[in-house]
Amino acid sequence: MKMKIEMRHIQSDLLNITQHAALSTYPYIGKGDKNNADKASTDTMRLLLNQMDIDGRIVIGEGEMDEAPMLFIGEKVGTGKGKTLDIAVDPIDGTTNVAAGDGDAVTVIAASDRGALLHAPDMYMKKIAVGPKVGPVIDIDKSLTFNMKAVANKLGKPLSDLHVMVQDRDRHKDLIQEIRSNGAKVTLFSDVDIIGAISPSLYREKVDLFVGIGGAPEGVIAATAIKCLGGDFQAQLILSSTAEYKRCLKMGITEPHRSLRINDIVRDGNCYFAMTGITNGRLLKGVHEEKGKLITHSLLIASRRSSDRPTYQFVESFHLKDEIKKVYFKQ
Ligand code: VTB
Ligand code: MG
Ligand code: MG
Repeated sequence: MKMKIEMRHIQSDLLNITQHAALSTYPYIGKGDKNNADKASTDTMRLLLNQMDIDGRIVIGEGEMDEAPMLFIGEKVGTGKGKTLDIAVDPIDGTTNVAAGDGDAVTVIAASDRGALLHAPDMYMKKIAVGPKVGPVIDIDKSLTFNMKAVANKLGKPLSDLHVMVQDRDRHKDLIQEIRSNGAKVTLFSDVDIIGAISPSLYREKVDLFVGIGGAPEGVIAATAIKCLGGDFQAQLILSSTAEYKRCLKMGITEPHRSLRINDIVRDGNCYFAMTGITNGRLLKGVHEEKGKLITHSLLIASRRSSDRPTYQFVESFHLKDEIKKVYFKQ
């Protein structure tokens, strides 16, 4: 019982942190200043993480100590008192979207028992993800067409009804061509592939499969949510230089070329995921004002054994605008 209560506290604290990170970013939406937007969110996350009663360690953050002023990889966070946790943050996924006032930007934290998360360097990663209804039929080492057929077969639908989500990038031209030549549907999105990767695992999203190349840190964060939700995620790091290869080794990835299964990325144990919308997107509403209140919209996920609450929930929260303005709106 005590453990469940502690875990609920962790969930609520993480939710509170992404909500406040999003609120502190609100003044920067559409202002063309992605660096200060990112700094505002990072500052808020760090301040609030340090108030949590945890013995926390950042494993995916804003970079190494010498290149990131805060929330760097290896940084200790929390009061040092409660549970030992590893933490992966992306204070803003979609900084360009925030600066441009464009949709889908989010702030996100994933956490796990110590040692459970892959320490992925900031490099590209090839990814494939499906939801819990599909189960373990995908194989990143096989062709896209093989995987599409396996998913369609498992879902009992023709390939022409298969819905695949892909980030709109030149590097995905061939993928998109292959999907369409099989007669399936492609949904393109501009940024934030964490949302793309988790979409097949959320019942209300009409997505069957996610494929593409995006950031490795975002891959680990998405995999945490997908593991909690019972979906599948597989990946392969894209090694484009010897420096990247060495960096993988330094971060403890002994075979950087090897394809990764979900249990290589998120090992068994408790895990948590909290994400709050900054700008309006396909999954979450952005921070907005209504009748003197600031409203946030978040997605909260925890592994089944970590909580007696539902596996995932959407949370809409009303914050007192005057209070929030005093703290964050210095401009
Ligand atoms: C990826 C993706 C992110 O940026 O890192 C992508 O994981 C990289 O951008 O969610 P480029 O394709 O332009 O290199 C995001 O979409 C947003 O940071
Ligand atoms: Mg970021
Ligand atoms: Mg990012």
